[in-house]
Amino acid sequence: MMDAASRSRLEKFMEGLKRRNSGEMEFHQAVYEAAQYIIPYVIHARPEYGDAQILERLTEPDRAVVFRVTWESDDGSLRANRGYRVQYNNAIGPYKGGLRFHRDVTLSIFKFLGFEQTLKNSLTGLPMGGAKGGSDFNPKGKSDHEVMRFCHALMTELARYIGPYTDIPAGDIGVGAREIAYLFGQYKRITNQFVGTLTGKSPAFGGSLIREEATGYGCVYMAERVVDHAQGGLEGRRCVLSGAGNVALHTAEKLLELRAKVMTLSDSTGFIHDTKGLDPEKLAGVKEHKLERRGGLTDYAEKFGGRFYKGKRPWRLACDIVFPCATQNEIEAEDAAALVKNGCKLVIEGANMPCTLDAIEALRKGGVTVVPSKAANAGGVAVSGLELTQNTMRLYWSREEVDARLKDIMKDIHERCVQYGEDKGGVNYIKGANIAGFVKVADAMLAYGAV
Ligand code: NDP
Ligand code: 2IT
Repeated sequence: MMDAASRSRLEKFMEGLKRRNSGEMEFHQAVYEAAQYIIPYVIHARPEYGDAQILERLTEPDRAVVFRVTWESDDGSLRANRGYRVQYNNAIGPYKGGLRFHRDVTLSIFKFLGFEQTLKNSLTGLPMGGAKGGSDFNPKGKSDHEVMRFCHALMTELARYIGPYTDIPAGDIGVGAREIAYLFGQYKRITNQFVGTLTGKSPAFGGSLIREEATGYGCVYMAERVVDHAQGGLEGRRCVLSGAGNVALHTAEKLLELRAKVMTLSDSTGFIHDTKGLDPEKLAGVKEHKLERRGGLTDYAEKFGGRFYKGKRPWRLACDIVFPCATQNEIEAEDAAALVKNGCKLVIEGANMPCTLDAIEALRKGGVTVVPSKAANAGGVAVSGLELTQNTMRLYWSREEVDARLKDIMKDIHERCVQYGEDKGGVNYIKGANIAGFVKVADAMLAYGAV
C-alpha cells in the first residue's frame, strides 16, 4: 500500500504530465506504470532525486523530430507520409531503439515507446540510451519497390539525426530485415561510411547472428527463469500467443524446442487456435507465409487444421502462460478476468505495453504473475547492443556465443527484477523492472548536474 504523501505526490505528478502532454494516452499510461513505483519507493527514500527533478526531466524527451517523407508509388503518383524520431534520453549511452511502420502511429505512441526503451535499455546492463521512431507509412499492399523507395526517402532525412555514437535505430512493427537493408543501404550511400548506425542488419553485411530471434528467445528465457523460480519447467505448459511476426514466431520456435504447447497465433485479421498445438513444420509454414510473403493467417486452418476466429483475440482460452506479442493494449480488463478464470498463471509481455493498466490490476489481483515488456522483451535490444559491439570490434561472434550472452543478460534482468521487486514475500516484476531500470538512468542524470 502506498502512503498518503506518496499517493498525493503521484497524483500531482500525473496531473502535470497530463496537462503538458494533452491527449497522449499511451504516454500517460507508460509513465504511470513506472511512476506508481518510482515515486513511493525511490523518490520518497532518496530526496536528491526529487530535488533534482529527475522524474520530471525523465518524462520529457530530449527531443522529437517530425518530418515529411515524400516518395513515389509504382503508378508514378507522389505520396507523402510523416516520419518521426523521438530521441528520448541518452544519459547512459547513445539513443537506441526501433523504427515502427504502422498506419496508426502517433507522437504519443513514439513517446511511450521511447520512455519504455530508456528503462529497458538500462535494464540490459549495456550502455544504451532510449529512442523510438518510424512512420505512419502502411506497408500492407505495397510492392517491394514501393517499400524500397519509401525507406530510402525516410533515410534521406533521418540520416541527419543519427550516427553510431548518436542514435542507432533498428526494427519494430512493420520493419524487419528487408526494411533495415534498404535503410542501411541508403545511410551508407549518403554518409559514405560502413558503420553500425542500424542494427538488425543481415549477417551478410554486419548483422549479428541471433538478432532476428533474440526478442522471442529472450521472452522464453525469461519465462524459464520465472517458472524455475516457482519450481517446474516449461515442458507441457499450455501457451497462448498473440501476433505472428518477428516476436511471436521466435517465441513459438523456442517454446516448441522446450516442448511447451503453443496453442495460438494471431494477426490483425483474427487468431488461430490449433488444438493439437503448433509443430516445427507448421511454424515453418507460417514463418514463410507471414514473414516472407506477408500474407494473412486466414488460410492456416485450411492447411494445418485448427480453427480461425475472425476479428477475435485469443484471451478466452484455458492456458498456463500467455505471451502477448502483437501490439499495445491488446489485453483489456475483461480479457484479464477471463484469463484469471481460465487458469492462466503467468503473462510474459513480448509486445510493448500489451496490457492496459486495468488489465494488469485484474491479473495481479487474480494471482497472475506479469513480467512487463521492459524486462521480458529486452533480449531484442540486448542483442542489438551485441551487434554494435561486434561492429565496433570488426568481428562476428558465433550463434552459440551470442545465444549464451543473451541468456546471461536475461538472467541478469531477472535478478534485477527480483532484487528491486520484493513484494510481500513474492516478486512484483513490474515494480522491480521499473525501479531497477530507473535507478541507473537517474544516477547518471544526477551526476551530470543541470543538463
Ligand atoms: P511484426 O511487424 O513482425 O509483427 C507484428 C504482428 O502483430 C503481426 O502479426 C501483426 O499482424 C500484429 N499486429 C500489429 N499491430 C496490430 C494491431 N494493431 N492489432 C492486431 N494485430 C496487430 O512486429 P514485431 O513482432 O517486431 O513486434 C511485435 C511487438 O513486439 C511490438 O509491440 C513491438 O514493439 C515489440 N517488440 C519488438 C522487438 C523486435 O525486436 N522486433 C523488440 C521488442 C519488442 P499483421 O501481420 O496482420 O499486421
Ligand atoms: O522495442 C524494442 O526493444 C525494439 N523494437 C528493439 C530495438 C532495438 O534497437 O533493437
